[in-house]
Amino acid sequence: MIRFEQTFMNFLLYHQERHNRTYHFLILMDALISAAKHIEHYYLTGALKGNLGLAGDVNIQGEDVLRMDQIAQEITVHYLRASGRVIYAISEESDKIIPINMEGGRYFVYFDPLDGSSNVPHGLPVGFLFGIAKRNLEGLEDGHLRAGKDYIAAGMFVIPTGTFTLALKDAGTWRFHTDETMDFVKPIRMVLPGDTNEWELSFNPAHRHTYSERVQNWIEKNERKYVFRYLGALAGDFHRILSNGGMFMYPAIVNHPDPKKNRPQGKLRLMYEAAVVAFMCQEAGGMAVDEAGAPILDIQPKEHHQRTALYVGSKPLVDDIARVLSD
Ligand code: FDP
Repeated sequence: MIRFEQTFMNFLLYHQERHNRTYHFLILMDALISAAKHIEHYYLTGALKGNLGLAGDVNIQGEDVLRMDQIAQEITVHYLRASGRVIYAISEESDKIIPINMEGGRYFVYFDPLDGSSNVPHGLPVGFLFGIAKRNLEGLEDGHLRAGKDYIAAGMFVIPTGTFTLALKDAGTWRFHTDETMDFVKPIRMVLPGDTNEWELSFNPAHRHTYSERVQNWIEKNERKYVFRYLGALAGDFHRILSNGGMFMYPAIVNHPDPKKNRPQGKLRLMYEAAVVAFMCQEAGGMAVDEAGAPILDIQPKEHHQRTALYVGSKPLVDDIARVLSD
């Protein structure tokens, strides 16, 4: 007997029907999955085809643009456009908001199509992260700068591992794997485990002495209780936290020996990185806070590429550091 697993589309179809929702969201998700598969193809063949290097440009954030950044951006915008369901998109790869379908679009999509750039030259895991909010369907269009708590879904593909994780508002966080036909199948509900023996801490230890004193003290006090892991790509590191529990953090850099390199606002981008993982974490029973110990999902963005510090993972750990941060 052949064993068939439930496909992602089948799972989503039931979900939409059960909640009396339209199929527009399915069409959007189909576009995002097509984009992710297409990016994965370029990534897998990237070393052979010479696509894992620099593109020769510098982006608005002053970072070198990779060839794969451009490819991933082009692919994603193509599929979002083809879906007809998106009004505006905001991308890490574009300094301006991207108008897509101003008449018929229903959704705002915030995305980073290739996150974790230090892994790219090695072909090691990177992330495609996205958050989705819905426009106001009656009356005037109501702005695209939404707080994470107003997202209707958020997810990530860890490329090229064939895993896809999606959180749906008030309906949990689900993980899918690719099967032999390259379909995402077998929904597994992700709930952060309570067993502290499995918990992991994840942060860049090279930055540790640049964190605030209170964060350094917290690390000193707690690090020996947990396993330490750091891949250097948010999606991959958060993927582990979702499975094993613990906490990923990218604190504010405030004590750098070269003050020009301080990042008091944090490094990660709010709309398409921090709020995305915070949303997935909340739906899996966890939480996320910023450098003031305030919930990431409550931050109202003032601009597209706003940065934030991030502490995300199991509630008891995030609660504990939030108390220290807000003291
Ligand atoms: P990167 O700059 O390599 O693209 O968003 C940026 C991000 O990667 C995250 O994916 C990752 O968690 C973090 O920054 C890595 O930064 P460090 O190299 O400072 O550790």
